[in-house]
Amino acid sequence: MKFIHIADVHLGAQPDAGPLYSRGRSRELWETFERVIRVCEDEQSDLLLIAGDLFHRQPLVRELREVDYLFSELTHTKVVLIAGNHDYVGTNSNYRTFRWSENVFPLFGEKPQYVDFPELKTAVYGLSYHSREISRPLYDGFTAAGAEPFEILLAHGGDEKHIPFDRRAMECAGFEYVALGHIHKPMILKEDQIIYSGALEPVDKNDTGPHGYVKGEITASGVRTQWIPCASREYIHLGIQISPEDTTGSIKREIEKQIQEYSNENIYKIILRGKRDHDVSLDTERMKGGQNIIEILDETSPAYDFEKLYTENADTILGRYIEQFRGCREGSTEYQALCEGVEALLNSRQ
Ligand SMILES: [Mn+2]
Repeated sequence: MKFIHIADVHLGAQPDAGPLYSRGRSRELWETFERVIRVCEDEQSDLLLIAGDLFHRQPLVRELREVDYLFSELTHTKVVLIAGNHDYVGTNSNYRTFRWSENVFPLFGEKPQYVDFPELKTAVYGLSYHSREISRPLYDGFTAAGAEPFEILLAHGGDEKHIPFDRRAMECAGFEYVALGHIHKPMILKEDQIIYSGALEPVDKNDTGPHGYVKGEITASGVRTQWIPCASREYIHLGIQISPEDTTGSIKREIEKQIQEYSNENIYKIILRGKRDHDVSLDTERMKGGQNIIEILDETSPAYDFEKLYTENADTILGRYIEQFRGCREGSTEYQALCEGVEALLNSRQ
């Protein structure tokens, strides 16, 4: 039995995007989803498992029709899906009334249910969110019923407000495979058994690293899985080390150089660290240039010679301020307070 496991596709989202891709980014979520459907068709996968949050919010009827059309084109693959906390089955949800193609099996009940595929010797279990949050541990104590030799659980959540679960209990619940969704970072909780595929495409600027899906096969001798990257872009957080010699121009050049190494296909958040000259003002907007940067965080601190400043100002408020911070460690909150206080006091003199 061959399956593909995806989660958190978030169709309909407007993901964080750099200036180069802001308009097309939303479309890319659809394109990548289509690509996975094509993989199912090419490989004649038996099941496509969707572990929640296929949509970013309550799906519109026309969005459901688009998705169902793609499913309906599959000549062999059957699709099983649950609703997550983003696309939960609300009172007016279109999930309640939509008529899916024959090869689509939604598990939209609030209580655990399963769909049986005798020809695949497989049963797939799951439940759906009917509200935005569920803090009860619904998966703890939920076990495979033994309906078929191969049993799979589709589950969504794992944090405090979204069905927290006990990993050990899940390991022993009798499922050959647990297809998890909700956490956007791909994660293996137990090799070949309990896996977060991760979001298909990164949606938020903090969804760093590669994204993709799980390809698996269950045979009499066990489960084998493989994680396959397929997102069109990655969010990359780039730390740039600054020294007092740097200027806005030189930092801009360094950013360009580093982005060239990682390619402008990706979307960047830049974090400036280190010491800048206390007399230089860094213009982060100008540093962006034409690069695909969402945000530049300036975490630098001005390079002051505190000893010299102290000696020259021993009997002023500036000197007394510096004295308060004697011996504090660079990088500590105290040190930051020292830098910012000194900067403010020096500015107030001008
Ligand atoms: Mn979720």
